[in-house]
Amino acid sequence: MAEELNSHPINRRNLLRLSGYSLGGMLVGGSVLTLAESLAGKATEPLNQKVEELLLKPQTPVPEFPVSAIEPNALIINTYDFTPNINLNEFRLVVDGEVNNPLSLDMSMIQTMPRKSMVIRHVCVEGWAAIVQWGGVPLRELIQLAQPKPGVKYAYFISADRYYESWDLASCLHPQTMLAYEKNGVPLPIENGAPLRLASPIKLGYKLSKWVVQVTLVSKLLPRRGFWEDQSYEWFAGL
Ligand SMILES: Nc1nc2c(c(=O)[nH]1)N[C@H]1C(S)=C(S)[C@@H](COP(=O)(O)O)O[C@H]1N2
Ligand SMILES: [Mo]
Repeated sequence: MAEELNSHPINRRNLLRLSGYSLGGMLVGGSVLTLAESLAGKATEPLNQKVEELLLKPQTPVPEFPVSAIEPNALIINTYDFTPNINLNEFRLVVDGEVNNPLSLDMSMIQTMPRKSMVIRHVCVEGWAAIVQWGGVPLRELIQLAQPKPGVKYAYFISADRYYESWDLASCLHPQTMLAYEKNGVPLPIENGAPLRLASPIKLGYKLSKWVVQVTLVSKLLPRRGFWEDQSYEWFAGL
C-alpha cells in the first residue's frame, strides 16, 4: 500500500485516502511518520512553513523522571462538571480546520501510530502536583498527518464534557506534547480522560484537556479561548 502511494502522484483523492478507515490498512508494515514524510515531500500545496520549522528545530525537551518516581495516587481527579460517557465503538478523533487532509480516526488506528511514553510532573494551579507516566501518540504525528495549511497558528481542543482549550502551534508540536491513552502503564481510566487526553510537561493542568474528541487547526483564535481562560486564567499557561 505504501509502495502504491509512493508510485502515484499525490492528489487530493490520495490524501483523503489517508483519513478515515483507509488509514488502518496503510499502517501495515510501515509507520505513519514515514507516510507523512513522504506525502510532505510530494504534496502539491505548500506545507505550513512554520510547522516545518518547528518540526526541524529541536525544541528543548523537559527532563523526565525515572519510572520509580511515579506517584501512583497523587493525581487528583479534577473535573469541572461531569465525566462524559463515550462509546468506544463510535468514538472518532477528528482533526480538522485549516488542513489539507482532515482526519477521523478510531482508537485502533491511533494505537497503530508511533507511541511515546514519558514520566512527567502534572501541575495544577490549585496547588497540587503529581508525577505521572503517560503513554500515547505525540500530537505532532497527528498534526503532520493532517497537513496544516499556511497560516495555521493555533489548535482548538474540544472535549466530550464541553470543556474547550486552545494552544499555540509550537506547544502542540513540542515532542513531549501527546494525546495519551495510558496512565502509569495501564489504559487511561475514564475519569482521567479516556479514551484520549492531552499530556505535556510544558503546560499547566487546565491546558491538558481530558476526553478530547476534536482538534481544530486555525489561523485565528475565537473570542472563546478556553474554559478557564474565559474566566480570567492565563492563556499560555506555560510551565
Ligand atoms: N475535559 C476536561 N479536561 C480537563 C478538566 C476538565 O474539567 N474537563 N480539568 C483540567 C484540570 S484543572 C486539571 S488539573 C486536569 C486534571 O486531570 P486529572 O483529572 O486526570 O487529574 O485536567 C484538566 N483537563
Ligand atoms: Mo487544574
